[in-house]
Amino acid sequence: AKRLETDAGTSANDHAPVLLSYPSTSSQQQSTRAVPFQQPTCLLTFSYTPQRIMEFGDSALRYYIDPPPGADLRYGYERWIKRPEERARLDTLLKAIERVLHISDTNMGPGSGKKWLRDIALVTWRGVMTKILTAPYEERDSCVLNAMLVDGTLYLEEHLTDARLAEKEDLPTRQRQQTYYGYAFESWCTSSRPGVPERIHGHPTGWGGDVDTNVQWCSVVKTKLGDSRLVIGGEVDCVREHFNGQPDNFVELKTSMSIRNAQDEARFEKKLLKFYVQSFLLGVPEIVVGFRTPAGRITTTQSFKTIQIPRLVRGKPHAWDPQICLRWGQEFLASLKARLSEQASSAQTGPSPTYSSRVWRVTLTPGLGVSVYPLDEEGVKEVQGGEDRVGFLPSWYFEQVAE
Ligand code: 0WD
Ligand code: CA
Repeated sequence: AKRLETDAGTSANDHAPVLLSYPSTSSQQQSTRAVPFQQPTCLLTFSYTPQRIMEFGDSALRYYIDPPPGADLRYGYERWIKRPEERARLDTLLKAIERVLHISDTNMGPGSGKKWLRDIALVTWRGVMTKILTAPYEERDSCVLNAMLVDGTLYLEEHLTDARLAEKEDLPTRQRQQTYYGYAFESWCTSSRPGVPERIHGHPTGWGGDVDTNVQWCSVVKTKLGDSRLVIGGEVDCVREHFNGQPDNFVELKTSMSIRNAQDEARFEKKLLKFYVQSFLLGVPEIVVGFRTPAGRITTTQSFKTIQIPRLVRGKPHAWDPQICLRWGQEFLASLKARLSEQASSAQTGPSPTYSSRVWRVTLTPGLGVSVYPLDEEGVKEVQGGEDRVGFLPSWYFEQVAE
């Protein structure tokens, strides 16, 4: 991507100039050097209970099992316990990091945890990182983030306005059903014991239990994109055989419409970009796709090895190149960090907050690029949401890591 003059374009945020435009995605552009991405290693795992309480450990861990033939993805829809849409705060990820710091201090001496954290370029959810890396190929959705730079570490959370939350809570029935198909597939494909289909009284064999979207098993990994160390947290659907503390056996589950013609195939191969990026960010080596009929019956399942997915699309007209995403990610992080490190900002109003508590709004607009501006007092208030926070970070966390 080339840097634009500040007046060369404006984003959806009328007053914020484009900081960075997307790289060309045309397949002719051959990459010169590969951007290294380090195999993610797992720092710790945690679970959400049905009460949506976060706890360390694997109470929500599930084991992969082949679904019964012709599994019905509409099964149990009316019993779905749907977690209310909420702002995707970083709080539980930060709790996990606090624990990592504590363990480090215990093992390697006081202060070693903070020293380790100072070397981390970015802390965020996997879903956010997926949106950033796939932005050069995104044609429809903008991505709006809040950003803070604290003691050299960048924190990114998705910015959901009240209007957007209400919209997500109020999905049209059709879309809500389709979302449910994905969760029902997870239930048919997982069991509480490795290799043994679930048998729950009153339900067909193989049904893993009624869907409760409060319950999730999450992995927190560290990895490296180019020279930037990242700490990323994300949901893992299940493991094969057993969990050995690392992502080796992680499995991602997806549903997709059965492929009937070349157009369907092209659409699926475009979708594979998101499947691929999402999985490789957490080191998930395998993606099991359940192909379904429009009415929600599984016809076939197919297992993909994550690392082999780019090969499947290479050379096709709608091909995507993971190297473009990685190079873009590297450039995005470097530019954002540079921008947020600029001390003075003329846009700042009211009492000047210390530099590390400043909050920035980062918008990735399809076809246009990235814009960044500092939030004013009112914007910061909105992000705090009336809670005990410094910017969007919980005060208990901020006080531990900021000087
Ligand atoms: O509430 C929200 N809008 C979000 C919540 C957005 C992003 C993340 N989160 C939370 C997640 O609940 C989780 O605790 O952050 C944590 C990590 O999530 P992630 O792994 O970074 O999320 P992402 O990669 O976007 O999605 C992974 C899975 C999805 O699976 P598919 O196969 O559809 O990609 O997380 C689930 C979903 O199963 N998921 C959600 N479930 C219920 N409500 C939501 C949601 N809003 N967003 C993602
Ligand atoms: Ca999934």
